[in-house]
Amino acid sequence: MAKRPILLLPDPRLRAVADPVEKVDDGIKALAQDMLDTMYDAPGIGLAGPQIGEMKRIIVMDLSREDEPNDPIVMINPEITGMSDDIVSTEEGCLSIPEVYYDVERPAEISVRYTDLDGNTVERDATDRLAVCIQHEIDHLDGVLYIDYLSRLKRDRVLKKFQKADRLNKKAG
Ligand code: GNR
Ligand code: NI
Repeated sequence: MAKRPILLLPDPRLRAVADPVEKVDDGIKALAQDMLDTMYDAPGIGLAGPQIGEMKRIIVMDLSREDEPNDPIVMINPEITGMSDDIVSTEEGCLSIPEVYYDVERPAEISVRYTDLDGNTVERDATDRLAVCIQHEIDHLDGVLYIDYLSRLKRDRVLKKFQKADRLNKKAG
């Protein structure tokens, strides 16, 4: 069990594009486990590599309910291969932007292709919260945050709040 610190807005690593994973080796498996440990501890329903400063295209999720056994999902080099025309609006939050929640519109259903921890290529369709979460996490791999979909007024308000907290943090050391 290795929990890692989660980077917060406005850390520039959250705005960088992550690199493809070349090979699913023991290092990647250990990273996936650290990411799951960090996500469960937070707690959150998803986590992307860049959120712990690992600039690799890997995401982890668990959409199981509290009264259900854990159902960890690890996706390496995930790609959205299709999306529905119908759109859903869901309240989103982000572990890198704590205590902020806003409604975001996204395609309701997607198809995703990725490599799993055994190195196999997997294609699956996703709906509901899983579809939203996959899109939120893949955005992280491209330096995109859900606040980017808000009006400029709302986004700037969030940015300002976290820039100020960051300044105070640095001053305090
Ligand atoms: O824990 C999380 N909850 C959440 C809720 C609605 C839509 C997306 C998410 S993902 C988030 C964890 C996170 O920041 N992942 O990057
Ligand atoms: Ni997030």
